[in-house]
Amino acid sequence: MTNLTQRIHIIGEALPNLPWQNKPEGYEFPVWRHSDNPVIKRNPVKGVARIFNSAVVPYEGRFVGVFRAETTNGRPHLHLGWSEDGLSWQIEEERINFVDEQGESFQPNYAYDPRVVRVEDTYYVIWCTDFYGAAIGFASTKDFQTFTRLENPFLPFNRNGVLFPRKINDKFLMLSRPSDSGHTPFGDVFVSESPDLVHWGKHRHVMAKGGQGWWQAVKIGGGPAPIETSEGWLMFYHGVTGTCNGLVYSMGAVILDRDEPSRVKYRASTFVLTPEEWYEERGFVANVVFPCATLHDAGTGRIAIYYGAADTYVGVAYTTVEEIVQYTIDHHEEIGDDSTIGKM
Ligand code: BMA
Repeated sequence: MTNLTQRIHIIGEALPNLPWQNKPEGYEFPVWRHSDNPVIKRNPVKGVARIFNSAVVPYEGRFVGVFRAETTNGRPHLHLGWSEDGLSWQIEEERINFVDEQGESFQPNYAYDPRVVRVEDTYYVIWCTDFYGAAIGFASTKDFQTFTRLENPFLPFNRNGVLFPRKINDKFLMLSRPSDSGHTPFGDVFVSESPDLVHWGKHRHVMAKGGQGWWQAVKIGGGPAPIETSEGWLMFYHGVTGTCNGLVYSMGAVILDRDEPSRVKYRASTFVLTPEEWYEERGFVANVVFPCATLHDAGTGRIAIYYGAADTYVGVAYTTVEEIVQYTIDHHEEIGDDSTIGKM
């Protein structure tokens, strides 16, 4: 493989104050953990037993997050949290109170696995909601005070909605993973486009589960919002394998074409993070690593990845754009018809 290290870079904004630790001496893998993980532990605020699978963004010089909060009755809702350094979080005790497009209060029956993506001057929250079963919830905010819920963008059943951080060819693009309403034992990632965030169509297949390895054999799902790089859209995602002891969730890396993201350019054949530490192997659901957000700095190429661990904690892991993109190129595996535009 050619060495692209010199020219691989993030296309985007500088974020010099993101959390960061250098790669430990002698560590051989492309993604390394924060040394003081988990950064959010059990019972983080009154009435909330566990926080995991959550999304953070930079906002006005500090960081804000939309957190999957498993309340003490076991039902997940979304809570806001604030942080000066991206590591120590103050979680709000009250859940986010959405309003509908008429300004009336709206509360989803449940809400989990949020992503938060800024497109131009608006932040969009995408989560798994109840719409006669698991479906994609969607809301916008400009100030993290008023959250306006936008009517169901997609039919049920679907999960892992991930918006791209800018329009491509003048259209909004959203990844999703059509599914069933339960613990889906299947699933590929698709992309849909919209001129206005209301009408969605031109659905295309992006990437399939499977491949030579077994770690992503059962299903896959989009992760944090894709990061625009010189080589394409870098996305971390989750891949799931089945064992006689249940499912195991690992993190993978893929690079999608910049102009036609339904086309996979490179996809690492191996996981880039898999449950190994106590907080990933032990918890409410053992053996889960589930990435939902990144912070990244175009100046240095540093990337901090936020992931849910064992459906119990939030962990942070680090990489650089040079390292993860080069790794993904070097370990590329073509799976199914990933490299086509997915129209059939
Ligand atoms: C998936 C989602 C995730 C969860 C995972 C493992 O179906 O519900 O929120 O982390 O299962 O339990």
